[in-house]
Parts: sequence; structure tokens; C-alpha cells
Amino acid sequence: MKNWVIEKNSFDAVDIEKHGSKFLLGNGFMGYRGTMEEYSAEQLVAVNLAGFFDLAENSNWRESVNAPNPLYTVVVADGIELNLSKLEAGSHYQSLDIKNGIHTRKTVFNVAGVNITVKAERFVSMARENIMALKYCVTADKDIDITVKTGIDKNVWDISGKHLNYIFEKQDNNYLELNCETVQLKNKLKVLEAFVGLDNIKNENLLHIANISLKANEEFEFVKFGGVYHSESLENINFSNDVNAGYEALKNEHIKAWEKIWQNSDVVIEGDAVAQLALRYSIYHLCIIAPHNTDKCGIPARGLSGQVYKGAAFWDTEMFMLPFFQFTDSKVARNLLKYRVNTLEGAKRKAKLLGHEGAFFAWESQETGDDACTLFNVTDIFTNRPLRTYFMDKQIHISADIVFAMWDYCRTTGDYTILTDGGLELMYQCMWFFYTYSAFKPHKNRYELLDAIGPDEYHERVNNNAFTNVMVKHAADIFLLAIDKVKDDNPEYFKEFNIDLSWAYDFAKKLYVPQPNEKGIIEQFDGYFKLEDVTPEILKTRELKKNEYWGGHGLASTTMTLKQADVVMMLNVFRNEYSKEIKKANWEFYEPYTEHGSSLSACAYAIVAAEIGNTDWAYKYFMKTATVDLTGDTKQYLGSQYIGGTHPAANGGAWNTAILGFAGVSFTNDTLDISPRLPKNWDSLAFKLNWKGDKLGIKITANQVKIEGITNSKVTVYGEEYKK
Ligand code: IFM
Repeated sequence: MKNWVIEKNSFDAVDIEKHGSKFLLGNGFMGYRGTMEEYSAEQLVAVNLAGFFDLAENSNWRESVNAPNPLYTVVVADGIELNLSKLEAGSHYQSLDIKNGIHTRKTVFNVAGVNITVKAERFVSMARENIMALKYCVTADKDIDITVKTGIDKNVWDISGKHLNYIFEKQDNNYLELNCETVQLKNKLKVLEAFVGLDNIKNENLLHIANISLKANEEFEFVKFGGVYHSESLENINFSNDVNAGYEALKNEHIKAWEKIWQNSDVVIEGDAVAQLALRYSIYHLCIIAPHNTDKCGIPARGLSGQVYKGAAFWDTEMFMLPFFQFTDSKVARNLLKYRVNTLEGAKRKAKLLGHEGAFFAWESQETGDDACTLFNVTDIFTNRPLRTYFMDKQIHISADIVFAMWDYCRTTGDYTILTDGGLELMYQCMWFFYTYSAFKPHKNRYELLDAIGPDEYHERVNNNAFTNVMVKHAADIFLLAIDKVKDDNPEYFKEFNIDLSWAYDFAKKLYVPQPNEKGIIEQFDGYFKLEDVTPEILKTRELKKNEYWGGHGLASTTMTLKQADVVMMLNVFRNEYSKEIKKANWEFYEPYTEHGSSLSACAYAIVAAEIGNTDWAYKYFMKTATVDLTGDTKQYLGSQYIGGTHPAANGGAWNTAILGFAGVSFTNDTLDISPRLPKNWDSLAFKLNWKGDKLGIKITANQVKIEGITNSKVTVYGEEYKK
């Protein structure tokens, strides 16, 4: 592995699924899986679209739509298709250049005693979001006749059924067009394709077919372009201009767009090449799925690597990815928050549907904000029956996570306009939801949050989950601060909120916040300490079947084994509010019980480990997080539900660990503090941060912190005002 390149020098069919995610391209509008040009649905090719959803006939849930693949290309020689998944190759190389967002492959096939080399390079334009391009080159060591078939592949990989009806297609000489409609809402999708460099073609079933007499050692090369359009982009199609710009010009502007992205988001680690690449790779993944130009969609939990988790956005965005965006690309951060504002009506509908008031945001959010999460979200491995899960109706912390994230965005960027752009209304609706959801216990003079699920999804319907209660308490405080802020900054707008908010003050004051016991441990929820004292290792020995689901009424539910960081997640989020002793006690207590069955877990343990000075563990968990999509070493099934793909929350968690954990970046309302504790093997760590309008350049070495770019903001190092 070079510093910016992920590569693989061999081929094994078992890696097809994993490599589709590992070598993913994307630009926020669409993702293109790391598959070979000749692959089709069976090899899990996907042009996965952000924010475009459908419900297939006879399916239980809506999912994101995969578009037909306009880069499909295959060579046939001596009647044999040069398809890596079916034909043994003499050699094979695949790479992803994460600096420039470029995928390449080089495969040598042997057909009838002739070595035929296929080389291809492709990118999904970061400069023009509807456009992708491919350069394809074939050579042979002896003269041979070949046929090139290239066009739009209508054979689309779908997890839950067919989503597109093909309405009409057009094929001119070097140009193909496929017009589709989604099954449920009849939304339109258009896929265009064009090539340059093929002669004497015949067009058949959306394929250009060219017969070529290849001369020994002469390169035969052509380029092609794909355009994918839906929603607003249908109104501004400029495909012939894009094609006329030419491959190299499109590639150059794409590279320039990436250069701009890395200028703000790169993090440089000296002394540890493996961590460096893993962290850059994580950042790459965040950038290829970011909604750069829209506030109509969130970031799917599996990025744009496919339809897993229905292409929906979870709390993953606010709690794991948003810190990266708010510090490096505030436009994307604002888009993400505005998307939540735009889906507030859906959150209100969900609350109403479940008999609540206010706004209960979707656990799995698609374009309208109605919950895509079903009541039966896991399939039982033993009976193949759907299992009742309570993720949708009880994971209430989601509404508080969003309030928290919005305030964090305001404080770091100094941009509070989101509050008067629907943000304050969102906060109000969320807090009204929590207030009306809570139970007031008169004998204890406190509000409690009963019947909820915290981050640890193995324990459903618990009372006073510490993470949830603390998060909601902060959201309640934030709402009151936001009210004051708007009152000061925008009295005209505030008039709308000049209503009786005494309930909100009372709720913020009296909401029960679980406290550490005499040993300093915070109980994950009421009664957790009374559960059977069993760790994941022991639980594993009780399993009857692989992929058995431990949640619901499953193995973990009566034990202390937890799926993912819960109390430790809380200590990570609110790291300034708990002492080192409390953090240490809880980290050490909960760590043995944590399965890390979710890729969201390790980064919380990494950051808190860094906080308590346990840099070895911090490093171990950091690497687990940062390499998750490189190794592909994650759970692939939840019950019998396939959950493979990329892991954006972990990608965000890797950045968070480096910056918030190792660099020790934290902030209060007006001050950014940097209190580093670098891993022993790192010589230095350098990165950029946007802080209240300043673009800070920070470099940390063993005995120095150097900061550039402070103009108006306040920055401290280990609590002392920074002096040059
Ligand atoms: O949001 C997470 C959840 O915390 C654990 N299961 C997977 C979801 C999507 O990443």
C-alpha cells in the first residue's frame, strides 16, 4: 500500500462483495462500487443513489435505488467473455487512488494462447455530480479478433426487489439513453451513455458492439461517459457538453475538486504509515458520501455502497460524522442539519403515529423523514420469521442527538442562522416530544425516561438509559440556550417563541441524570447491575447457530453483555463533564462486557482511552475503527439480514479519535482547547480546523503545539491561552 493508494495484486472470487465496498467511488450524489467493468448484478455492481428511494412490489421496506450501470464494458475473444469472475486470469491488479478518487484495474487473460490485457481507469466526477467516465484499453501479445460490448447494463442488483420500470430507450450512433420510473412513486430516472474512439459499431439492447482486429502489442483504447439524473437534476442535463469536454479535461477538473477537498480535510500523521493511510482512507469515504450540494438527503449508514440499511440515515450522521464536517466543510454540515429541518414534518408524523407529541425523528430516515425502520427489522435465523424489534419506536435518543449536533455546529462554526432557518422550531418540537414522553415521579420530584433503547441495542425497552437521559438533559439545556440566543440576535423571529416555556425549564431542571455509584460506575440503565454477569466470550459459547441474533429475547438480553459502547459513548460525547477517574472506572468496567458488535463502538472506547491516558488501548481501538473498510472485518449479518457495505460512522469515528482523542480538541462556547496525547509511535499530527470562521492549521509534535490562522477566535493549549 502506498501512501494514497489502496491496491490488490491478486483475485479471489470470495472478495468480490468486500472489494465492491473497499474500492468504492463516489461524489455524494452517487456511489459506484469497486467492481470490474464486465461485472453485472450477480457480482453486486451498484450505482447507488443518495436520497432516491423506492418500495418494490411485495417488499416490506423502501430502500435506495441503484441505477443501471452506464460504464458496463466487456471484451469477447474467441467466443469467450473476458470476465474476471468467470475466467481465470493470469494476473490481476486493482487500485483506488484516494487522493484523486480514481479507480484502476489491469487484468491479463489468456484466450486461445493469446495474452490479452485489459486496463481500465474510471472516476465519478467530484466536479460534475451526475457524471462518471471510463478509459478502457485492450492489448494482446499476438494478433487477435475481439468484440467490445459497451453500454448501459439494465441488469441491476437490488436487495429487496426490482425498483425500476424501463419506460423507453434510445440508441443513436455513439449515444444511449435509458429512461426509467420507480415502481412506487413513479419518480423519473435517466441514464445516459456516450463513447469516443469506437468505429463501425452496431447498437443492440443498449450496447454498442464493435468488432476489432487487434494487432499484436498495439493499444486499442476508447473512453466513455455516463450520466445519471433524477429529481431536480433532470431539469439541467448537459450531457453533450460534458462529453465534449473530453475525458482528460473532466479528469483534471475532478482531480482539482479533490485537491480542494484535501486542502481542508487532510490529516497528516508522521511516523506511522499504516495509520496514515487508514485515516486518509476514512476521510476519503466521508468525502465521497457527503451531500455537497443538497440539503434533501442525509448520509446512509452504509454510505453509497449499496442498499443495506435501506440507504437510510441514522444517528450515525450526527454523533459520528458531523464533527468532521463541521470542522472541515461547514457547508456539508449545514446541509445535513437542514435535511433534518426539512424532515421535521416526518418526525412529527412519526410521533403522532406512535401516540406521542412533538417530533420523534426517524431511526432510519429517508427523503420524507417518515421512519423506514420497520417493527420487524431483524429476521430470526432459526425460524426465518421476522423478529419484533424496538429500534424504531424506542430509540428515542435520536431526537436529542439532532438537537445536540445542531448546537455543536452553531458553536464551532459561529453560524447560528440555522436556528432561525427552522432549527429552533425543530428543537422545540423535539423537547416537547421528550417532555410529553417522560414520566414525572412526584415522590422523587423528577422526570424519568422509561421504556427506551440506548445505543446498546441488545437491551430493549429499558428505563433511564444513562446515555439517553444525559443526552436529553443536554438537549433540554441547549433548547433554552438557543431560545436566549435567538431572543438576543433576532427579536423579530423570537416573537413566535414568546410562549409559555415553563415546562421546558422545569424539565431541564428535573430530568433524572443517572450518577456514578460508590465505585464511580454509572449504571447503563435501571437494573443493569442485576443482570447475569456474562461477557461476550462466554455468550459466544452458548450460541446454537452462527449469526444468531443476541438482541430481542436473544442471548444477551438477560446478561451484562452489550452490543456497543453505551455509557462509554456518553462519556465520549460529554468528555468535559466527567472526571478522569469516572471515565477510567467506567471504561474498565464496561470494556470486558462490550461485544463491539457494531462498527460504531470502537471509536468511543478509543477516545475515552486516550482521555484516561491509556494510549495503547486508544491506538488499538483507533486502528480497529480506521481499518474497518480496509479489512472488511465486520459483521456481515444481523440475524439473516445482510448488513455488509462501508461504515461511515466508523470513518467519522476514526477522524474523531485522531482529532478529538489524540489531538485532544475540545471546545466550550467561546474557546477551543487542544490538549494532545499522541500515540507513542506518532512523531507528529497535523490538520486543519475551521473554528468560528478562522481556518486553523495545527501541528502537534511530542513537545510542541503550533497553531496558525488565529484571528478573532480564542484557542488554548492544555487550558493556557495559545501564544506563538
Ligand atoms: O446506528 C447504528 C446502530 O447504532 C447499530 N446498528 C447499526 C446502525 C447503523 O449503523
